[in-house]
Amino acid sequence: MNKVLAWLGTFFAVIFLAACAADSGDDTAVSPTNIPETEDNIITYEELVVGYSQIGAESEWRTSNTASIKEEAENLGVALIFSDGQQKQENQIKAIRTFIAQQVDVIGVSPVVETGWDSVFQEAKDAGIPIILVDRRADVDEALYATYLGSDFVEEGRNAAKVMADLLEGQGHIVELVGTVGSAPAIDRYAGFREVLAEYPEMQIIASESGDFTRAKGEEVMGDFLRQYGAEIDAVYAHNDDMAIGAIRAIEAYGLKPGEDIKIVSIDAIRDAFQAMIDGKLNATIECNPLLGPQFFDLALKVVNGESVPKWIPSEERVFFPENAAELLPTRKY
Ligand code: GZL
Ligand code: ZN
Repeated sequence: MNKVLAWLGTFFAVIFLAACAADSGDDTAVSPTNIPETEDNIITYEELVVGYSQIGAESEWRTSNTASIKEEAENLGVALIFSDGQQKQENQIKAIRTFIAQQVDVIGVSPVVETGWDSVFQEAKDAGIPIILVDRRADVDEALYATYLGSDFVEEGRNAAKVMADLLEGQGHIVELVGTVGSAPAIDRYAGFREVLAEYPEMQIIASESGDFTRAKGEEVMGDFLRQYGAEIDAVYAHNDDMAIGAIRAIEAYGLKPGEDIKIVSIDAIRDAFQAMIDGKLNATIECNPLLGPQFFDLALKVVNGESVPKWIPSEERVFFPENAAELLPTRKY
């Protein structure tokens, strides 16, 4: 009999203790779902989930930009959901909607063109998911994105014109290879170049057409310019190195010497541009830094953790010339 009593006593004692612990509000009584949060809800890179909508793979600049973002996610242990938009805005909008449905912590996007983002950005805001603009701006209300990480494309255009004025000694006929129509870099590089060119009445842009930032299209459009204007052309202003490399091919096919008969100034400062300067076929390239991965994830974590960040973080950029291209080429990371 007393064994039964002893067993019963123990049984009720255990029940009593568990009941005390459970309602003591003591948070050490851990049940499987009650995982202790890090103090005041700060999340770490390992816990961060990022949706990234990339434009495409149209240029060497873009592929280096993608590599920087993917490598940095790997380094930091961030869960990156990456979408390649094949240079179509509707693909980017679809990707952003998917990220919202997946309830990612933050969305990075490089908008292929400036307009058409208001509604999908509003959907992200309504879902409480911050947007970070990377590389290119979108023409939306500032309240619809947390911050913009990218270049001052107008300044790049101004720098290109200053270099061109020196090269042509203030006079000559220029043809222009414009970037993707409607994109922030194309719009701003177009404007910045003309802002400085206004100071040189003897320098005229005699033709301007989009080569969509690609080598193939740059070569095709330059071929058209040469058929139309021939040796009247003194110089090419290309909104990126890929189109400049296409133009070099077209100029050589036409029987003229790029970099000598026709001067060329372009933007990005990719490795192939350094090689073209070493070969005497390109006269200058304005840097536009694609290696934005580290800065992007630093910003993403700050934004998700509610830290305040500036509305625009401009990239640091320089101008490069043939004189030191050979010495610098081995140091270039893209
Ligand atoms: C500029 C970037 C542009 C590059 C091109 O930051 O958006 O797009 O200049 C790229 O090479 O295609
Ligand atoms: Zn830039």
